[in-house]
Amino acid sequence: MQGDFISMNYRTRIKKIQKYLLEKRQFPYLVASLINIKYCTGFEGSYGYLIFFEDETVFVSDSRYEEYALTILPKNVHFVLQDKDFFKTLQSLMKQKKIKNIFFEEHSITLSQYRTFKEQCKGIAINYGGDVINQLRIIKDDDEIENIKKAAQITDKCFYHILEFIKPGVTEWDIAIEIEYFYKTNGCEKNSFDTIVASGAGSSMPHYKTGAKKIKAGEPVLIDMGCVYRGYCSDITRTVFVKDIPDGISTIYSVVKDAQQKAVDAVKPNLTTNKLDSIARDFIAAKGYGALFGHSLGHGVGLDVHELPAVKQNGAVALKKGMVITIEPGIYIPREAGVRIEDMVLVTSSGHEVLTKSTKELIVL
Ligand SMILES: [Mn+2]
Repeated sequence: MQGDFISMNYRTRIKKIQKYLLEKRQFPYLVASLINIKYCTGFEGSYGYLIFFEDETVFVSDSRYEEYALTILPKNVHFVLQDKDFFKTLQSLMKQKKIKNIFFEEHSITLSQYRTFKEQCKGIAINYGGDVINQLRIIKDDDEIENIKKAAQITDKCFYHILEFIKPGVTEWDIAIEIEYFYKTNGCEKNSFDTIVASGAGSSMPHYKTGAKKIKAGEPVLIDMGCVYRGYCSDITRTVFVKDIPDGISTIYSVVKDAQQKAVDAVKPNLTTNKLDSIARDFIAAKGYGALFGHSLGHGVGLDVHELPAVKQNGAVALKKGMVITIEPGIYIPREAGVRIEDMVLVTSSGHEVLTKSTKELIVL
C-alpha cells in the first residue's frame, strides 16, 4: 500500500504549509517552481502551478497532465484544468474568490510571467512571498532521510566499484560513463549533476568540465558525483592518485582530510553555518593554504543537489535536527593539482550522522 502511504504524506505536508501560511498571513501563495510543486504534491510533470488559498489548495495544469494529476494529487489539493493560459485561469479563480492581491514565490517567477500577469490579471496586486517552500525543505522528514541515505549508500558502492576502473589510459569520460551506468543499474533515476572526473592539472579547477583526457600515472583524479534515488540526491567527492603522488600533494591531502574531519566532527544542532565554515577554513589558513580554498564549505542536499542552507562565511543559519548538508573543503594549486573531500552529514538531535561512508584514507591505485 505504498501509494496510500505516499499520498498521506503529501496530504500532511499540504496541511503543514497551509498552517504555516496562515500564521504568516500569506494567502494566496503562488508556487511556480516544479521541484517545490513536487515536494508539496508528488506531481512530477513538466507544467503546472500550485496556489495555496486560505480555503483550499489548487493545482492548475493543462490537459496533458489532467489524468495523471487527478490520479496522484493528495486529496486536499483541488485540480483545475487551465483555460487557455495559466494567468487567465488565475484571474478567474481570484475573481470567484473576490481576492485582490497575491503572494508570489520569488525565485521561480520569470520576468515574462510577471509581464503576462500584469496584462491578464489587472487590478490584482503582487506581494513578495519569499521562498517559503525552499525554507521548509531545509528540514527533512523521516521518509526523505531514508531516500537520501539510500542515495548516499549507492554512491558509496559506486565509489568502490569505480576504484577498480581507474588506471592509466582510461579517459575521464570512461569513468564518468561507468559511474552513470552503475547508478542506473543500481536503482537510481539518474546522476544528481554532471559527474566531475578531473585528472592531473584539471583537478585544480573546482568545477572542471570532464573530457576525453586520458589518465596518466602520477596524476590525482578528483571525482565529484552523486545520484538521484526516488527523487532525492546524493553528493560525494573523493580524490585518489594513480601509481604515485605528486610532490607536496600528500601534505595537501592530509590538510584537506583533517580540515574536513574537524568540520564533520563539529556538526550539531545550534552551531551556525558560518561558524562551521570557519572551522575548516581557519584550519586550512593556519596550515598556509588559505588563499587556495576559494569556495564555500558546503550546502544542503535533498530534492535538489544544491539547496538551502548554504554553508559559507556569509549568513548564519543555525543547524537543526533533520538538516542534511555537505562538508567539502578543498585546496587547489592552479595549473597543478587539487584535492577535495566531500561527505553528506545529517544533523541529529544530539550531533550528527555521516551518510557517505567511503574511506578518506589516501588511496594510490
Ligand atoms: Mn557538493
